[in-house]
Amino acid sequence: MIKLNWIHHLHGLLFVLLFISGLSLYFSTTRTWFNELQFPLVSFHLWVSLFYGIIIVFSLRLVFQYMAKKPYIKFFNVWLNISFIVIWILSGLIMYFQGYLPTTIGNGAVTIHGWFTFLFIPWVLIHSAGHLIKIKIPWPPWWRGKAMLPSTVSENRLERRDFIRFTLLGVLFLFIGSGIKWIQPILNVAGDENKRRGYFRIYNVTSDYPRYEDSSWSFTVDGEVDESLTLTMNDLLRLPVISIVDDFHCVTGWSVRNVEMKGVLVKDLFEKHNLTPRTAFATAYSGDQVYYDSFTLPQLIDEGAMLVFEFDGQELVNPQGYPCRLFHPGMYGYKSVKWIERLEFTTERRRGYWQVMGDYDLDGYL
Ligand SMILES: Nc1nc2c(c(=O)[nH]1)N[C@H]1C(S)=C(S)[C@@H](COP(=O)(O)O)O[C@H]1N2
Ligand SMILES: [Mo]
Repeated sequence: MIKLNWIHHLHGLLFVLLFISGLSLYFSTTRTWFNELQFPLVSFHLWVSLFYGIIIVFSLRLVFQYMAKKPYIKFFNVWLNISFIVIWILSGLIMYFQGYLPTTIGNGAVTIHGWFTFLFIPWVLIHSAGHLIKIKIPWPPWWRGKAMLPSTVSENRLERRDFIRFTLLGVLFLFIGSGIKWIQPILNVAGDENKRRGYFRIYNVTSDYPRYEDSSWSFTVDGEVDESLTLTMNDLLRLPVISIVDDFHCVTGWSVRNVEMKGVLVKDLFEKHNLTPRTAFATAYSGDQVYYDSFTLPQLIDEGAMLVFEFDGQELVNPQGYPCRLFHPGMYGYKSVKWIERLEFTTERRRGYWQVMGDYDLDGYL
């Protein structure tokens, strides 16, 4: 029995950790917050899930043995848990390996992963409340089944573990309460104004972003170049402006398909301004002073990298990088530096923000 109690607590603890880290990843505000604390939330979530999965697998036999003598309500609980866990694991795996799968499947998995989490909240609340406050629900005898309630209720003597539960539950409630507020920023950006691009989950490692007035933005190429160069938006618009339609993929599992992007090829910019770099490595910096990522010269020139200023026929909105962001058609979204202000050529290749913080691949190919 002690074993089962421990499993129950461990299960609860891991679940709350997963729940909190998962929701924090879901809401842009909290994601930002953890980034600023330099806490690798994605890997945390993945490692806890792995541990959680192992615990589940190893405890199943014991749990079923225990259940054989218990009321049906316990069966319901266990099966509900198991089905949700299976769904989370499967959708999580698809999100993890989304690079190898069609985008509709990846997006579906992201949606399911999120929805099942929200669906689970009422159950978590009822279950935790049941354990803490020892509510006796008058289940009809046929539902209560083999054992009478008192034997199960007697498991719920208030102990140190209850204190832990209380704390966790408090955190949970706080979180859900604040969640209502946190939902706001996502809805705002994805809302009516840009229905077609509404599937972008605005990602931003800082809690604020630079806001540029019409003329306060410029783009500089410097470092190991023969002559550095600074361009205004008007200068950019004098270059050949092209439109492409392409899919946008984030490594975390979501994609937006058929985004029409308007901008200038880095190749054209270099040719028209006779830019001759002395090295083959460049770092692109965001005006937020935090985010950056690096490329090789061929990646920028030969692979169609673009400075983009319109999505779907509209100027980028502020949180999406207004007035300009980088886009590489063959790479993941994290290479798409928003509010790009500077391209610096360096003698060696720098690792970007997510390569330092999150162990992302340097080249980021899809
Ligand atoms: N400056 C800046 N650019 C950024 C990021 C960021 O946090 N800051 N996130 C990157 C990541 S991981 C992705 S997936 C895309 C997301 O684009 P969106 O915010 O327009 O959805 O922007 C990329 N560019
Ligand atoms: Mo991303």
